[in-house]
Parts: sequence; C-alpha cells; structure tokens
Amino acid sequence: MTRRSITARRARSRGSARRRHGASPFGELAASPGERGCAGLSQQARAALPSTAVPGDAPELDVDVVVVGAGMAGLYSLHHLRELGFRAVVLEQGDGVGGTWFWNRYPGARCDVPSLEYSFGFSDELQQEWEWTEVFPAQAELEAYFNHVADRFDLRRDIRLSTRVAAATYDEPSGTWLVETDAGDAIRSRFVIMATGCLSVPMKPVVPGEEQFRGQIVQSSLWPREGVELEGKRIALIGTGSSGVQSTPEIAKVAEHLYVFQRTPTYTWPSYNGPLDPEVQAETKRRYTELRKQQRETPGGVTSITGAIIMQGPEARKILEATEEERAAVLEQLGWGASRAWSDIYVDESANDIARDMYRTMVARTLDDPELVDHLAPSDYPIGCKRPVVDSHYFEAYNRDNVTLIDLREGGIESIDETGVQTAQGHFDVDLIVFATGFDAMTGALFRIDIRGRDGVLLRDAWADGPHTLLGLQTVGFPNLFTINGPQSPSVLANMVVCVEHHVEWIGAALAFVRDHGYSTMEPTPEAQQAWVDHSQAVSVGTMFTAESCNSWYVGANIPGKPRIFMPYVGGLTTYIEKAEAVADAGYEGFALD
Ligand code: NA7
Repeated sequence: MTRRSITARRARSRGSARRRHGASPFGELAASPGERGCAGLSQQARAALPSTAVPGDAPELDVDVVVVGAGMAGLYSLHHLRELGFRAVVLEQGDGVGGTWFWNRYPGARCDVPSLEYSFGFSDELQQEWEWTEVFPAQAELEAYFNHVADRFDLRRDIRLSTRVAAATYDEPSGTWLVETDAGDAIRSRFVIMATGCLSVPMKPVVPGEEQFRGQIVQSSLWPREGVELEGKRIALIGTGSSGVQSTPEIAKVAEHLYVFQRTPTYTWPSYNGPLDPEVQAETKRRYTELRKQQRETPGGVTSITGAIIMQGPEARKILEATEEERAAVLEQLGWGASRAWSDIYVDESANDIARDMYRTMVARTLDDPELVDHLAPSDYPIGCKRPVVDSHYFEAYNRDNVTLIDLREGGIESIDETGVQTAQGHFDVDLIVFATGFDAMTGALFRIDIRGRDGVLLRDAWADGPHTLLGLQTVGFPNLFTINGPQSPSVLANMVVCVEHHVEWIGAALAFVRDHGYSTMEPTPEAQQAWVDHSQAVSVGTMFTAESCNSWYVGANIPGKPRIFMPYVGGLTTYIEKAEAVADAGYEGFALD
C-alpha cells in the first residue's frame, strides 16, 4: 500500500500548507480559524486555548483528535470535543452513521433497552424534540435518530464515511499518532479515540461448499441496504442468539418455509413491545433531568420507569428460601418474569436451576408441540450466563406450519451445496441462507486495526492473554489512545448510551486536563492497570457470567482461539462511575502524565 500524507497532498494542492489550526486533512473537514471548526467558540476564544505541548521538531498535527467510528460514541465524541475546543475528525468505514444501527438491518432488528432511555441526555433540546414511537425502538427508528443527531449538531462536515482505518501508529519522539486508512491516506493527531463498538465485527463460520450455493447468502449484521427478497422463499436461518431470535418471527411471516438451525437454545423473554403511550413519553420528558441522573445511579443504566417488564431488576426475594407454593404463586403472577425475579439466581447455581425450571414451564406453555420443549428450553447453562434476549413472539413462531427447528445437537451442519444445507441429520433445500452467527465481541474491532504503541508493540499482542486496561479506557504502552466502552468497562452490561455519555465526558475532561496543564501524554501506570485488571476479574467470580458451563461471547467462547477471559466490567455502572470520577478528581491518579 502506498502511504500518502494527506497534509502533504493538501499542501501541494493549495500551494502552501496551512498551519496547525487550519489544515484540512480530509477535503472539507476542519474549517479554518474563524469559520465553523470548533462549534460554539469564536476565533479569538479558540486562539486563546492552550495547546497540548508539541516538541519543536515534532511533525505537524492534522487534527487534535482522530475518532474511529461514527456510531453513537463517535457522534457524541465529535460534538463534545468541539465544545471543548479540540479539532477532531471521525473516520467511519460504513457509508452512513449510526454504527450498530446502521449495519444491523435484518428483519426484526430492535434494541433491548426502551427508547426513552436508549437516547442521549446531553442535550435537553434533543431529548425534548425527538418523538419515539415504540417502547423498544426498531433499527430504522434508531438509524433515523442518530442521523438526526448528526444533522442537528452539524457533525457531518467532520465525519469521513467509507473510510476504514487500517493502522494507528504511535510516534514516540513526537508523542503523536499516525492514523492510516486502507485507501492509503494518513492523518496525524495528538489523541486517538477508538469508538469502534463492542459488537461490530461479524463472525461467520466458513462452511464448506458455500460457493456452490445457487441461492443467496446474507449475514444479519451486514444486511443489504436495498433489502432481501424473503417472500415465498425457503429460508435457512443459522444462529439463535438475539439476531436469530428477533428475525425468526418476522421472516416466518413471509417465507414459504423457515428452517431455524439452532446449536444452543436461548433464554429469551418477551418484550411486550408496543406503541409508546404518549402520556408516558410526555411524563418522561418532564422528568428527564431526574431520570438521566437516576440512570447513572443504577447498575445497568436503566431506571425502568418506562415500564418495560424486561428491564425490571431482580427482586430482593430468594428462590432458595421460597416454598414450592410461593414459587408457584410468583410464576402465576409474573409468568415469564418469574424466572428473573430472584436475587440469588445470579450467584447460586442451585437457585438458578430452579429458575430454569420456571423458564421451561413458560416455554412449554407457549409451544403447541410438547416435543419441541426439550429442544428449545435451555438445559445445560444458567440464566444470566449470556445477555438476556428480548423478543417479540419468538416461541410462538414455532407454532406455525411453515417453521421448522433443526436442532444441530442431533447432527451438525456439514456443508452447503448448490441447493441448500447438508447436515448430519439430512439435507434441507433452501433458496436463501441467513447467518446470524454473532460477532468477535469487544476486542474484535480493535484487533483488526494495526494499533502499534511504544516500541512498535501491537495492541493485539499486548492483549494476547486478554485485555489489560485501566478502567477500560487506556492501556499501558499506548499513550493518548482511548477506548469508549472498552473491555473492562461496563459497556455491554449496561445501557450503552449512558456508558457512552460517561466515557465521552470523562475522556473529554482528561484531554482538556492534559492540554490545559501543558502535558503531552497520558497513559496508565503498570501498577494501576494491573490493579484494575485484577479487580475487574475478581468481581466476575461467582457470577453466572463465569460459571464453568457458561460459554458466551462475553468470555470469547464463540471465537476459536480467543482467550477465555470475562471482558466487561460487572461491578455495576454506578460503582464504575464512582471509581472513574474519583480517579479524575485526584488528578488522574493511576495515569502517568508527561
Ligand atoms: P450471538 O448472541 O453471539 O448468537 C450467535 C448465534 O449463532 C448463537 O446461537 C450461536 O450458537 C450461533 N452460531 C455461531 N456459530 C455457529 C455455527 N458455526 N453453527 C451454528 N450456529 C452457530 O449473536 P447475535 O448477533 O444473535 O447477538 C449478539 C448480541 O447483539 C446480543 O447478545 C445482544 O446484545 C445484541 P452458540 O450459542 O454459539 O452455540
């Protein structure tokens, strides 16, 4: 690949290089001083801003911050960094904004957090003006929301779409990063923020013979924008995680026949989704200030005031202390919710076994065919091991004549041929194959970029035995590189939007601290990082997440060769925020500032 310096290229095209605060590395990217570059700041105000220290012979910076990814984290980063007076650019591999909600267009794609809570709180105008239509927002509504955010805050002029970052290399003498795209462009910055998402690298198994298939093969997470013809087709759906579960009922409605290929049965709870009550929306908007504060004070970043049943936390009661009659009464009262309504099931496997029986009872009550119960009700791993799936009429779909479950435990997929899927239990003729087989979670997107820190060390080598971070925000040896919702932060265990807002604001304050105090770099100390890694692991011990029988993407079990390490921080969002704020209040204790 021929590397081109965009700064050099632009200097040639304009006849002279513009100085640090005017250079525009990506076409119309950063406006020149006095124009629109740093939203809300006048030219004089910006000129008065202290800059991070740059040695005299350092290479020229194109921007202060490169943000990788234009999902919710990248969008808010750009807005917030501008407010703080930083020049930032967002590089996004997709040709639209919205991240997860840009890519995952499969039928039935929907968020498992209520819309009124899965939304930004940083702007009261935004949260007052946006009208949600459903309790749980569908992909299209979320994509529209994040596009609205991009427009409303005039973000697009500093976002480069269809721009995949291939490498980010730290230059130690100058304390700068060189970020390179796979088109061969390069941009130099002081800071890099990886807003690359936790579930953004699709995982698709290679099945022998795929190339012979005469029909179409698609992936749920790379669903074609122009849509896929489903009507009247015989369809194989491989995978029954959240994506497979959400798409099953929707595909079943239109397919001639749907074959669901299941390797592991899933715990999924009905969302009882529906139109959002205008009164609930209006009342929530009146209380948003209080609600946003409460979100940060709950372990999962969701207050449940929006009334969605699935969001309600476990009750204080213990299933092991309840009599048979009490358990039966709770089951009758709460139905599906009964299996989640006990505090001991998340820390005691014998308690979990009883809850699993309750869950199985509900599966049996929903299915018309009693023989399907053993196939569809999980039996060999605990509730709380994987992320709970939230569905709309999943089990009911199996009551349709045009839906067949293929339990791969009775004979796995062997190959794909011209006409369909060959398994050890027979051949299935289909016209379309949908892979809903998950993601290389949490570290996948970071490892696909050649991120090299001090001494040329690759991040994926530094994390060969699992992630090493301080607060999930930074790693020793990679100064000025930050991750939003990185491993060892709450991220996927909490409301992503709340986590994003906290991380963006924490990082923004840290960058401003570095700049305003005349430092050049920020990086964890080895001792503080090790203490966080140890703490992060310690709090996961004894939970269902790390039970021996639990094989989830949280522990990397879905990716061959990935070290089995529980990656998110399970100590709770509130505790996490308290710890992160204490670190900041103490002048970024545990971070070395140079
Ligand atoms: P998930 O939850 O990782 O689910 C992937 C599914 O694909 C799961 O049922 C897997 O079975 C199955 N899978 C993976 N590889 C294969 C092969 N080779 N053959 C058959 N089946 C396979 O991904 P999703 O996209 O559904 O959801 C990801 C997250 O998005 C979810 O947790 C929510 O947070 C939102 P397995 O269980 O590994 O046996």
